[in-house]
Amino acid sequence: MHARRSLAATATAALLLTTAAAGTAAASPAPDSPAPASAEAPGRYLVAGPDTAEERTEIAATGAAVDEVNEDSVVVTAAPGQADAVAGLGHEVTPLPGPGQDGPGALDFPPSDSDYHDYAELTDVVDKTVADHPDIAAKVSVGSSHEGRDLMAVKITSDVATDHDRPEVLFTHSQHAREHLTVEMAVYLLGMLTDDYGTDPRVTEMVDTREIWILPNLNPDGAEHDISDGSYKSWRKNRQPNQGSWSVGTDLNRNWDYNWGCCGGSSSSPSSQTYRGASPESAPEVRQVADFVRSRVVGGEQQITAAIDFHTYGELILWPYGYTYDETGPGMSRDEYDTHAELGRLMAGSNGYTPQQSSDLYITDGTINDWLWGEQRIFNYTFEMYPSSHWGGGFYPGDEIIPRETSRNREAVLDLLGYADCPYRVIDKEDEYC
Ligand code: 0X9
Ligand code: CA
Ligand code: ZN
Repeated sequence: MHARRSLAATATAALLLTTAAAGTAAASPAPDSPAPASAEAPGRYLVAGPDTAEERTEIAATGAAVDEVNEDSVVVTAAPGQADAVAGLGHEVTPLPGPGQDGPGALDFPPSDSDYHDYAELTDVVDKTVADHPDIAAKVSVGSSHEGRDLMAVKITSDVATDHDRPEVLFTHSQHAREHLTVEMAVYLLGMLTDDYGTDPRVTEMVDTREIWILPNLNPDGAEHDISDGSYKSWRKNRQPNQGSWSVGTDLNRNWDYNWGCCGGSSSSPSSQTYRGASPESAPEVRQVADFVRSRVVGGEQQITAAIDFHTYGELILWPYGYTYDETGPGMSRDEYDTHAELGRLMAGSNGYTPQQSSDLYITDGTINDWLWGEQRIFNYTFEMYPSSHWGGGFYPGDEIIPRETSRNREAVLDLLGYADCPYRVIDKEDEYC
């Protein structure tokens, strides 16, 4: 067995504001209230009719999560009452078959999807990566989840124990529990940036000149819950109980502290799929990852210059803002918008995703994207990975697609890393800004 690197042994650990024990004995969750049987259980629905961002924002305002956007329809996850509300807007609402079941009693992915990594398997990958490549990869903790699981981060750069003056780049994965393919994206990046170091010239240059942070699972409690009894649960939120409600969980991607709850892009109701939480950063996962990002401000300067937050699904590259339909405005100049858009389009050129401003889909507020730009001035994107529609398996594509759909983003990630020293170069304004 490989040795587990102790936190104290890594120089980077000292930078972290929070340190959880490396061991991950999960504390027992808060006693689950006896929720009323599934009267409220969410289902998936095809909603025919909506063909504008405004109409989709109206649908999202019912508390349903818009999972897929098509020309004149959307797919939502919604409680029955929310589905009724959507129908009340004048759309045709049809239930979709639920995710496949592989029988009760399982504590892992169903056998047919065994190539997906559950939390224990992900931990093994991370530990093995840093054990096999101790000079370029280090494991650090940014805190722990509500149920006590370690929020792991891996730093990758040559001479990893030193805090270099190199542009830093952040990759976050699995804010949403059921988006398991994003964890596989992290596993792919861990392999690519370590195994190909010294052989692939682009990888080698990036590992030598950038400091790369991979946070492979921001929502481990939700992800484990989603696979906890052998039938996928379509779980999205974290597993934090809500006071005064039977409903569990906060939508992490509505809980970030920038224009939180401002604009009808999230819900104040704990039963909603897009519940924004009681206050900004009320979810421990969000607060501790935000603390980590803030800890990368050194000498008054945010070291992280670029980021991708991975989601599924839709095959999209999205850039901020999500809270407004406007391209520019307070905190987003024309050049800043154009840099986001040009780099987004460049990355889309290699993976074939559709590049667009986030609010072209529907209004969202309290997302990591808006916070990373609005508060931290980090150029950043949401990647919505495979598939493009529910016909390709929705949130649960079979594990055979993992190699193809993770390697599909190789060039895009290398492009982002390449521009991290001066994103404005993509609009030929390096001289003006860098
Ligand atoms: O709604 C979300 O949080 C994301 N879609 S998902 O189906 N994965 O839930 C989209 C977020 C896009 N919004 C911003 N980038 N602002
Ligand atoms: Ca640094
Ligand atoms: Zn998501």
